[in-house]
Amino acid sequence: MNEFDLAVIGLGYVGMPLAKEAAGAGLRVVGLDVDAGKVDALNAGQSYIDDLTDADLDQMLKNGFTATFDEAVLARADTIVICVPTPLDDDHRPDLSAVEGATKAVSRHLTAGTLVVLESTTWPGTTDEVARPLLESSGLVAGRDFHLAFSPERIDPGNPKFGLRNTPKVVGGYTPACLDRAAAFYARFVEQVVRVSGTREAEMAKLLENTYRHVNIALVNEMAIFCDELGVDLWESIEAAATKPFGFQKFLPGPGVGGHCIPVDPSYLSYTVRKLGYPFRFVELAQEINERMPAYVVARVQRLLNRHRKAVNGSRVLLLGVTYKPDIADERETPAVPLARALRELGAELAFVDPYVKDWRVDGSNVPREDDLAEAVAAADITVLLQQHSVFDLATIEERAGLVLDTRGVLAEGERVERL
Ligand code: SAJ
Repeated sequence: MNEFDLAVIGLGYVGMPLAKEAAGAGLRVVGLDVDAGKVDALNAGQSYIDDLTDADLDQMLKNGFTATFDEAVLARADTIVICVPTPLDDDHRPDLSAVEGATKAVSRHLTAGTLVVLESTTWPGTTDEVARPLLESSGLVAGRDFHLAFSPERIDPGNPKFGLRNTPKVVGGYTPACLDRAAAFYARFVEQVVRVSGTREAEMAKLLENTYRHVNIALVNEMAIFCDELGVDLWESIEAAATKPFGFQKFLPGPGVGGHCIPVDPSYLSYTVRKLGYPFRFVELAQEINERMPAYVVARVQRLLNRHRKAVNGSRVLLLGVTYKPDIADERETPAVPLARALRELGAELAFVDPYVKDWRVDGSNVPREDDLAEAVAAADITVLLQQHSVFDLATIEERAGLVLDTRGVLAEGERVERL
């Protein structure tokens, strides 16, 4: 009998909700991370995860959860789940270094009968072609001596309705026996397990989910640009289209696509397709359109100021909401950074308001933070609404602001207020 039912590698926004649900279901859970700071914070009951309160963590610690950076614990766990980041490198190519590092650690301590699951979002074939050889360098054989599966994470930071337990969990096994073992594991604390025939189908399901969003966001972004020129209120047309009770899902234009999923995951798919010798055109086009949105916002700022006989150069430009989406503190890939960079190059005097961001640096230099929304919008030559955090009082913005460019379509348009 192993000391642990589950070892989670990677104690971030995916690993910790998994550890929490498993511990809550009575599993004996240990967390492994290479970041000693995270390990110490967790063992001290201090959560750094948006969706995990200190009270949640306290309950986990009471349920026997511990965090460690000693990889030897992996030899004492029935199941090992890898939840490490899969970012893109500077050339926009998949960076599997964290996955490889974690998998090598597992291989160094792999024991017969263990179930190993990869949850990190990655290109179809990674589990079989990258993880399995590394694990088998232990001398154990996948499907015979240990079980191997892939199950995509579907954690949506800040989502009040869906968490790990009530979000269906897709699982693909290297063999049918691997699938049975992995499905039984997740069934202990997830309401619905969705079995697919192999690890590639599970890897692909995740990439389809997020590529679908990426492409449809790009669609409405591109439409926003030409609808402005056509004099069509796209925001109204989208709301009207959304009344269709079937066959349509609403997406809204914005200042660009941020986060650790949507701008990243589709590139894992286009990278794989390119290996076949041709491009995945939808993704590459969507990437180009979404990445162009910050520059388009700058052009609209210039036009609105110009209509009021002002130049960007020397104007006070206030950015409201610099995270990547409303009501969370995450700034990864936020479109506010390229936007701020371009406005600075045009000579704008920048400031920002964001209750989730205490200090904000763009290219190493600090952007002044305003605490009082009403005063800040009144003092600015133009306000750009980027993320409509719930705490922002929209009426105050409409009443007190000089000029406003609303990139989220939540303000009433008027002489001084334009929507993207
Ligand atoms: N965005 C738009 N227009 C839209 C929707 C999003 O511009 O209509 C922008 C957002 O402002 C943000 C970016 O796209 O910058 C991504 O937004 P998102 O709503 O997709 O949020 P994420 O990145 O947190 O995506 C996560 C994903 N969850 C997982 O990968 C497990 C995604 O699959 C979820 O569908 C999404 O949350 C969600 O539904 O909230």
